[in-house]
Amino acid sequence: MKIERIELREIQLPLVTPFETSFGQTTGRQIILVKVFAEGLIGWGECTVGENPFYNHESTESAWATIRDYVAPMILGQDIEAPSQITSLTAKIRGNKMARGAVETAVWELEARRQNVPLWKLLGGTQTEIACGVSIGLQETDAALLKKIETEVSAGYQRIKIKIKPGRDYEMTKAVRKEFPNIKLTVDANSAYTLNDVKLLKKLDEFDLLLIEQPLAYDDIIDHAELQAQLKTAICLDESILSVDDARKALKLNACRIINIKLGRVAGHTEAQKIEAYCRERNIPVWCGGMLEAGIGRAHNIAMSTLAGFTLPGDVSASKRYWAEDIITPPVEVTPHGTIIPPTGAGIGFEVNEKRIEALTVRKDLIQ
Ligand code: OSB
Ligand code: MG
Repeated sequence: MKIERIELREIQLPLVTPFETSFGQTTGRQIILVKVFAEGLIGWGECTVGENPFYNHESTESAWATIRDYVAPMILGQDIEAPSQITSLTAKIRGNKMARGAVETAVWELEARRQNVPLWKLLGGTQTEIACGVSIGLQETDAALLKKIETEVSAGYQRIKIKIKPGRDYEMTKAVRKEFPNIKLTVDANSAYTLNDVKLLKKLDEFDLLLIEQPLAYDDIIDHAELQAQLKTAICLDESILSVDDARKALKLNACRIINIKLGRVAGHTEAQKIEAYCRERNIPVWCGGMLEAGIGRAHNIAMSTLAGFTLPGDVSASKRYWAEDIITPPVEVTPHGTIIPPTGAGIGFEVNEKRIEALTVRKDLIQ
């Protein structure tokens, strides 16, 4: 097939509750949606980039320009036999993986619709029910955090992830563990610490955490290896893993024992599949990380999470935790035992609410 044109849109969508990490607070998202056209069919992708270059180097603004000026021109009119070719056609672009991933995932969706199969089956997924966790942002007080956790545990979520940062770590985690002795609990530092904090990070071993996510620098594996050697708790890398090569190097150095895969961070489904396979062959658990996605990104995350290696509950949770109204119908719903059943329809398997998207659109571009 040949991709004939690519429509870019930016939508603005307020979060139902602000989300705070060690690198800042988000009250609403500026999301780029990608619609690709070929042979009378369409495919949808969502760029997982943040508004600001604080999680990684990319931002909504940089991704918009990168897709328009580089990714789209590299693939328009090319003969494409498989969606994985998008990855190779755009491989010349250094970094900017969220920009590349937005288009790559859209082409996967289009291909799934063309073959009239669910995207998750096209990807090779085998799990017909996926385990869900939640990621809870930093709260004003420990009491507020405990209340949020209570709500999510009652809703059935199988794993609770809390955000930590210096000054909001040991005592807060201790309070959570005391109140919830039996939950699967993880902490995510989003790179807020250095090796000078080893003593504090070692103390987190007391709390029987499933993992500690990205404690050290966003681009590091060397210091993480040194830290992992001193911790009982498994380190899970998020920010540091951009490719299967990164995963290979991190595992070779024993920098982590678990990997979080985010579609955007690794440039799309093709690389995500490679990381999943690499880790599965080595018994390294992986799980799907979230980037506060709206429905299209969420649906792609669900599809990816059906791959066999995704054995730990992901950050894939219900639409209503984020949005008053999602951009897909039905919204993503979670069963009372904290799972999502992947949809049976073709492509992402959810209907895209184009009317709502049009109403939320703040800019649009058509590249052909
Ligand atoms: O580190 O996993 C992270 C959100 C934005 C940026 C980075 C991260 C997160 C989350 C949110 O933890 C996960 C979600 O989508 O619920
Ligand atoms: Mg993280």
